[in-house]
Amino acid sequence: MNLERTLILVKPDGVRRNLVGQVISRIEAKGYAIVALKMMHADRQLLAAHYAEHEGKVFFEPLIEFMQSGPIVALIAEGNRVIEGFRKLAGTTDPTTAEPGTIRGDLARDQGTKVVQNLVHGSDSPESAEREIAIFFSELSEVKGN
Ligand code: DAT
Ligand code: MG
Repeated sequence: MNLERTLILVKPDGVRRNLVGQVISRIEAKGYAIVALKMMHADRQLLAAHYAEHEGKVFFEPLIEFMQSGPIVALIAEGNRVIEGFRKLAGTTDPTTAEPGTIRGDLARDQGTKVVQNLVHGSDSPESAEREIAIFFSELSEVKGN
């Protein structure tokens, strides 16, 4: 067994386009368990921490702005090899060339914006998953007082 948890986000474009259900359906249909789920508005500080690896890149500011442009849905999915499995379900970063059959390949395309709008985020490694889950679901790791 290689039981893992991954952080998945339905980005503002996915919420605006009413695709939350379709994304969740694909995760569930694949057989992964959703163990936490919330709709939220991410602030700049949280997003800068989440996307720290991209600081300084030309798309960093557009990315942070886009991710604040509306509500997002954050969830934790669990399953054997779910990190790799969800990245496969999501498809590659560029939605124009993402394989048909994937979330990005079926449901997203290049809109000509400074940042690629590709509907979903999924953690890319166990280390990223642990870090990102702590950022988005800090309430789960906080030590409860009394
Ligand atoms: P992924 O989301 O597939 O893990 P990433 O971590 O490299 O991709 O980048 C984070 C997001 O930033 C990505 O979902 C869309 C945007 N992005 C990445 N590379 C880009 C580029 N070259 N131009 C515009 N936006 C980009
Ligand atoms: Mg990434």
